[in-house]
Amino acid sequence: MGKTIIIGACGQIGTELVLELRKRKGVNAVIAADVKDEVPEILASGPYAKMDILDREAVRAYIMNEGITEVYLLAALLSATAEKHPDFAWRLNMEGLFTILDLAKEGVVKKIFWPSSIAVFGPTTPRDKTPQFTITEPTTIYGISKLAGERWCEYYHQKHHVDVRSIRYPGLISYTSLPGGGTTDYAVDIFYQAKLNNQYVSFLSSDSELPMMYMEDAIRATVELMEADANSLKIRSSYNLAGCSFTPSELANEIKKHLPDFKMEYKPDFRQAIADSWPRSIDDSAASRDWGWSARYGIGEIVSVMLENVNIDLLKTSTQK
Ligand code: NAD
Ligand code: AKB
Repeated sequence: MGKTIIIGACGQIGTELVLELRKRKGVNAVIAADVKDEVPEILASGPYAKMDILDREAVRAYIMNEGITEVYLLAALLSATAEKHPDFAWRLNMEGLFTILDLAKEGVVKKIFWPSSIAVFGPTTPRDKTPQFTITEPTTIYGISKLAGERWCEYYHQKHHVDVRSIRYPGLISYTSLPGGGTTDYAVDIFYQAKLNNQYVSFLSSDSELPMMYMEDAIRATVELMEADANSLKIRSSYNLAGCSFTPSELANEIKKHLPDFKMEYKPDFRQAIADSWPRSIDDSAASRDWGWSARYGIGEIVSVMLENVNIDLLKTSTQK
């Protein structure tokens, strides 16, 4: 059996996905790859490759030489960072995808996972229970790159029979590693500040409702989609996926149930406009129908597990770097 590689493995999703796939496929069958020089300790038990997804020839050579047949391509700039570096974001978010899609078209790679996002939707999209098929007019460079990526995935599937699978993740909440520059990051940052200072200044307004998901649900969704029978998958652009939706003030109130003196302030910044352009909630009935998807974590469970597990040392280590 061919090996699996996760490119962008040191990020918020990658660290947890590598661990889950190593449990399922065996440690040596799953290679973590990232542009970072140093592998995080949590991934050090298995193979690591320093790889720049933008170095097309090096990536091709590595995948061919290692006998890799399954690729999870996670490397990207997220919404907030992408707005600061639009040219580079477009390059990073698109070029690597072509490298991997082409390897699949040539028959080297057999299966691809590529993540999309709720960012494919925009201000003209219906914001509540956003349907699978609806208006997609994103106003961020991140959303534009994800929408273009979705169209290319579907095109390679239809024209070249590439087995590419994708999910439009909502904002993901986890404690194993810090989030990497998105608009939904407040819903992770808040737990570190709650533990550290018992207060948080939100960069989104109190009533900014957004779709969110606990990482364990997101990883399970990814594995379930990748293991699903190809014939049952009717969508080869990207599946809507829903966890739960909440506002910053609802999240603060839930935290107060555990930390009654917790204080929240609101100082919206440029990320507010991004949040305002995204859906409030998502209809994921196509994912339920095609591969049996159903979320397990609501806001109450997320808050309990996050407060119990966030480690403020992670925050300190990342500030020191
Ligand atoms: P992240 O920013 O935490 O991690 C991205 C990783 O990619 C980092 O470890 C980074 O070092 C690596 N990387 C950057 N440039 C690279 C390059 N040139 N070559 C190789 N690696 C490189 O991101 P994440 O939150 O883990 O997201 C992973 C994917 O999932 C992205 O495509 C993102 O758009 C998508 N997604 C994430 C969320 C979320 O809430 N986390 C939601 C929707 C979609
Ligand atoms: C971001 O906020 O950019 C990401 C996403 C929803 O794609 N978390």
